[in-house]
Amino acid sequence: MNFASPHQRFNPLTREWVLVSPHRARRPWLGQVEKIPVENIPPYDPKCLLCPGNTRINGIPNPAYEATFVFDNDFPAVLTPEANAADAGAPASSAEAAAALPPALFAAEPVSGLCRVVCFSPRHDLSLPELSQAEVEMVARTWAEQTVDLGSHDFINYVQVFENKGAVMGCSNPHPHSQIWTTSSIPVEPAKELAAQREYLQAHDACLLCDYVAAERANGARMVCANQHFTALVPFWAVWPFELMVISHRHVASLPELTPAEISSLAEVLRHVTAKYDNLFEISFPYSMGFHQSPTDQSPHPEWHLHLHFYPPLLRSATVRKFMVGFEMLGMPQRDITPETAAERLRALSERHYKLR
Ligand code: H2U
Ligand code: ZN
Repeated sequence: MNFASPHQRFNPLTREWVLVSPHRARRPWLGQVEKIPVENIPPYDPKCLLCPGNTRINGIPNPAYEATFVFDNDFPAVLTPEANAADAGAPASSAEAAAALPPALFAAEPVSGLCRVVCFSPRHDLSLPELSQAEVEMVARTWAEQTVDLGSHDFINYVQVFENKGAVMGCSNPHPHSQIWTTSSIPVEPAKELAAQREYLQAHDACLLCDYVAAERANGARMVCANQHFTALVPFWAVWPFELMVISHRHVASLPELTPAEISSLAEVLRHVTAKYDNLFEISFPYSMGFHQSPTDQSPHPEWHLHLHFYPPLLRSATVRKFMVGFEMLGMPQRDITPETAAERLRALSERHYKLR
């Protein structure tokens, strides 16, 4: 197998393929150019809806918080079963009235859940790599506590913790924050990973990601950084140019299972990879990231291995992003630079943020 020629690679977690076209990385770019993110952000913004003491859109004031701050999303994507039940009395819409449609082609089912926002810090201007080790540990502990709290509701079967960062990713507010959406159904991506990890365990009597992270650590080509408890790497099947996975070394299924030492290592790896990201083009690097942890459906999950994905859209500079269009919408995802090249570039970058040097 020659990785310098076009080829496709298999993602064992989603069981989908990605097309790799290394020779295409040099093609000229005359397309859309993104704005460079604003750099002079104030530590406190009186107009920010997330800053301490400010009033949110629904009129509720934020407390004068000093560390992390969690609140129920004022515009939740899903509602509690009680709120859904209250809506059930409303007259059926014309879509629902067409009741005789064949369910094999027109399937729909109710979804309930809760959505929260987790502010990382009272500081409006500091992103993850600029926060201290102790502050990021506090963020990681908050995610773990929220997973326990939200997962304990019997109508919640999945807890999705994620961060959307940067205007390119549709996040308008630089105030450092993540979101937690929880659902009664298991969302599409974790559901694919659940099935793949379960079948791998049955077929090999071993955990998919335990085997994968061990093989990557032995090989080294896609490694980005690591500490005692976590490895950050560009997955062999990465779709986004600088996509990363962070995988725990110990076979744990969820954030609440991490020991204090592992929480500390997780915080360190998060600070290091996000510093590398920012150092790549010396800008605040946009991405969507999130944890994939086991469903909170009260069933045992021996197959599940805790990990997180970073999906950054930027391609070759601060202003040129990758678009998932054309063949990628209609055929399959495709990438130009190889995961090995991306890993080599990220590996070479300092773990110290350029603004803190
Ligand atoms: P993003 O910028 O990552 O989308 O996150 C902002 C979230 O915060 C968004 O889900 C919520 C929005 O609904 N929010 C509130 O709940 N109240 C507010 O006053 C502002 C934003
Ligand atoms: Zn703010």
